[in-house]
Amino acid sequence: MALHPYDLYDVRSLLSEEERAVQDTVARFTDERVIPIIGDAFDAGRFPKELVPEIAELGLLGSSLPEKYGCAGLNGVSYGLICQELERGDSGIRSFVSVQSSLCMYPIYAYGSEEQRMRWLPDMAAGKVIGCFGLTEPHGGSDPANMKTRAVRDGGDWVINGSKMWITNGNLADIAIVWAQTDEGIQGFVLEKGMPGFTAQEIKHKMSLRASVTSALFFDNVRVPDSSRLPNVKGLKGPLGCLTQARYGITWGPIGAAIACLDEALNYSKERILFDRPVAATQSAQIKLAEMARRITLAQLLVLQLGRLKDAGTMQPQQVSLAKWNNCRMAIDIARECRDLLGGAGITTEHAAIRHALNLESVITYEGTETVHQLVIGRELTGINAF
Ligand code: TGC
Ligand code: FAD
Repeated sequence: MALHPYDLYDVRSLLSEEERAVQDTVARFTDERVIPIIGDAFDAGRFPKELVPEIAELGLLGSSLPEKYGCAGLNGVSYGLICQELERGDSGIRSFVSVQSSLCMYPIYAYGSEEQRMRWLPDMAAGKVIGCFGLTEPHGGSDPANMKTRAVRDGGDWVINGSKMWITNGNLADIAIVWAQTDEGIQGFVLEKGMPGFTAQEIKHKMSLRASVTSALFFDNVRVPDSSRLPNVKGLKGPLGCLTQARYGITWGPIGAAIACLDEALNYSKERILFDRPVAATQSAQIKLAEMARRITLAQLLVLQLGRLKDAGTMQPQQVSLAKWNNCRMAIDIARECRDLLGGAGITTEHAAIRHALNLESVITYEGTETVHQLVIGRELTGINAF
């Protein structure tokens, strides 16, 4: 029996019926609604906001949070599959869902009061309120402990000053989860669009994640009531805990991008006749394609086990780091190799490989650069902090 070229180890057979249904639903959405428009959206530097109501309708926003808050209550493996299928379309679409779900809804759920949860989560699940997450600052994103943005208590209020850089959804967002240094350590605040002193400026000239909004945020004496503070966490573990959730999704996402590229390169190389035979009939092309399939298979097995650990409640951040590093590196190498197999045709966005390759330049950088994740594993092995 022929093996499935993008699932050589039949990893899908290890999924539950519900997980398979989630994957099929999101795959259909990507095929029918994302892939037909995404090349043009990328060219135009436009986030396809018109997809948000459908994404919400499918239950993809905050999908792992409880139904009580209008969410789907799915498990971690299902969230991973959602990320994988969305990123098969484009990393920007997966980014939108990652930020809304893991970086905005998760902290409100995990660190917020019940009042804050009821106020924000149902509308966020419905896509009526869009969020962004402000941790990175212009002077150095890898070292968020060195945060300059500061919130100072003033009676019953807080006054926030500072700035954030490279913020996904920044200009799109109705609310921002902003992390600021306080006298009691780093704390999170929910800022609302239009608050006096709070502005966002879209970052232009991006060559990567062009179908996603990226912004700088500025806080000039932004005054918020104490009820806007997330009361249940203090310290760097607050934002890092959100990153673990988002990074987990990102371990799955690039598998989708890699499969999209392999699919394109496989089809192209079977049809492209050079020297009287298809490119796919040459040994060097076959070795390249086989190498891609090998790396995709390893990545699929890695994330499934990671997801099972997550659902068992035993997943460790270091395990997420290893998978984020491995799978981003796998996908960017495959996207670049596929671009090469397409020859000159590979340089235009008529084909997907270059768009995925360019997007993956962001994906391998955000949520902890490759070096950061390597150093996390190095520290785990040696017990020595090399940051
Ligand atoms: P350290 O000072 O040792 O630890 C501080 C506290 O945090 C805890 N902790 C974690 N908790 C949950 N998840 C994690 N991954 C955690 N890592 C550490 C830790 O136990 C400690 O707790 P406590 O109770 O003792 O206070 O911090 P560290 O030395 O581990 O951190 C250093 C380093 C470099 C790993 C960290 O700063 C880091 O990860 N830097 C990278 C920053 C980053 O990834 N930024 C991402 C910004 S958001 C983004 O990119 C969104 S893109 C979204 C999209 O569009 O998809
Ligand atoms: P730097 O931290 O300045 O790193 C520069 C270089 O130094 C890198 O190669 C890095 O690997 C290397 N380096 C760092 N530490 C060490 C070390 N100890 N030893 C050796 N080398 C080291 N942030 C948010 O908060 N919210 C968002 O929504 C968000 N969305 C993003 C969207 C996009 C498209 C991009 C590109 C970024 C986004 N980010 C976001 C920011 C992202 O998390 C940061 O870009 C990332 O953490 C790296 O920070 P930096 O860009 O300041 O690079």
